[in-house]
Amino acid sequence: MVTTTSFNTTKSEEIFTAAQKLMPGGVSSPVRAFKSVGGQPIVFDRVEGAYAWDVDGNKYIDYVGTWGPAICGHAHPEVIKALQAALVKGTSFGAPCVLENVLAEMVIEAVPSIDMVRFVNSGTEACMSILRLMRAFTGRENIIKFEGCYHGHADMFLVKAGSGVATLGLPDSPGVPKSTTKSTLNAPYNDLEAVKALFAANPDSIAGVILEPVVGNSGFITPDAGFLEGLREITKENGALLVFDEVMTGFRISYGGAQAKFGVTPDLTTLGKVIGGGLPVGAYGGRADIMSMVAPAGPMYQAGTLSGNPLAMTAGIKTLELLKKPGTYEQLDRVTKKLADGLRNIAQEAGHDVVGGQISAMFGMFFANSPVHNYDDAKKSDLQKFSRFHRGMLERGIYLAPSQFEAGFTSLAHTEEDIEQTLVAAKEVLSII
Ligand code: KE4
Repeated sequence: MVTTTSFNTTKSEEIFTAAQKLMPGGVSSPVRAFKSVGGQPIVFDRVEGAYAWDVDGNKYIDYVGTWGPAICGHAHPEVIKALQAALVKGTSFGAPCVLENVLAEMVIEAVPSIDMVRFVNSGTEACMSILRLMRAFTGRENIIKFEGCYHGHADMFLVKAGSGVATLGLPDSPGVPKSTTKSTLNAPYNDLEAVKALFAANPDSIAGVILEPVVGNSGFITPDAGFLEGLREITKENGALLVFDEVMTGFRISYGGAQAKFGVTPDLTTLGKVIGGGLPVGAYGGRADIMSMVAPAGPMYQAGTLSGNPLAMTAGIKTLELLKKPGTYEQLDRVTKKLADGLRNIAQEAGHDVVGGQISAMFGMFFANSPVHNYDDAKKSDLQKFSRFHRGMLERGIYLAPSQFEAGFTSLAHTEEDIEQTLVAAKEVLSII
């Protein structure tokens, strides 16, 4: 029986109080501040496998996995060992390194749309670069994104964005000039008619459509049947590019990402998180004729001091080697399905309206009585109940993403026993919230 012993978070509170005097909101990224779920954030001391320990010694089963990179489990011994060997050769060269070739070949071999790839240091960098490339290649300025999707914090994407922007309920961020966002057109996710209407209203001026092929930043939302295929057709018909932002789904939904899973190949793809194995890496890639525009091969400029550094390349290479092993995604799917189905069944038995699901190692649940197809639906779910659920699970040693507008992540380190323990905790919490 999982019971809430005296859940002592004294040290977390002391450290977080001090942090708020040093850093805005006391965090290096807004969603970590627990603003939408309330209560004090937990200050981590160390992570290993499926687990995290906080500075007060509490242990958690971690379903955030540093927002995706820890898909093999935190601090995987083989990744750590490879990093130790790389470390003694230096942390960054600022010059070509064979490890970039190795990771590039692995990404190109795995991801259907990618003929060539450029490494950067974050998903945000990857998305802002791919936007410039879409415009450079087509000579058009407008882009279509979807309400509730998040493509990093570059100005032109901060329009009805998901993740932390949605979590904090921010209007379009101050400091972003209207002149920048006037070219960013928004449509509801899963709404092909709205996309067609935008193309009709903006003939020959839309460079492309960018989306999360499985949404994680409005909470977990899957593409309706035919949605991805429809976007592929519409963009082709209009001479526009289709871009999958697979920063979250890449190497998580399958080894070839969502595009391999759903059999829809975009023109360009962004990656991040998993391909860095926990170190800062982002990437963008796609058709050779498009990528050949990127400097110094072509005129479209993009650069980065630490891009392709040997440490991050090493962590990425080892992570993808581990993921490439046979049976990986069957295991991830089996464990995550047991968790997601278990949570929904327990919630329904306790009388709650819930919807949700999982694909491979990504899952989500909304307290709602009808399916969630887009961000508007997600916003109608019971956010207060989600907050109570989050806190109750936290007190029982289960660390869920501190926002309804995020997805949950499992890893190869999560065992059947971890899932069982999580479901026991959920049974208690869902009977009292
Ligand atoms: P980063 O700049 O945070 O590495 O990546 C931006 C990004 C781009 N595209 C997608 C689909 C993403 O999910 C992200 C970042 N995801 C969030 C979590 N939803 C990162 C966590 C955070 O902001 O602290």
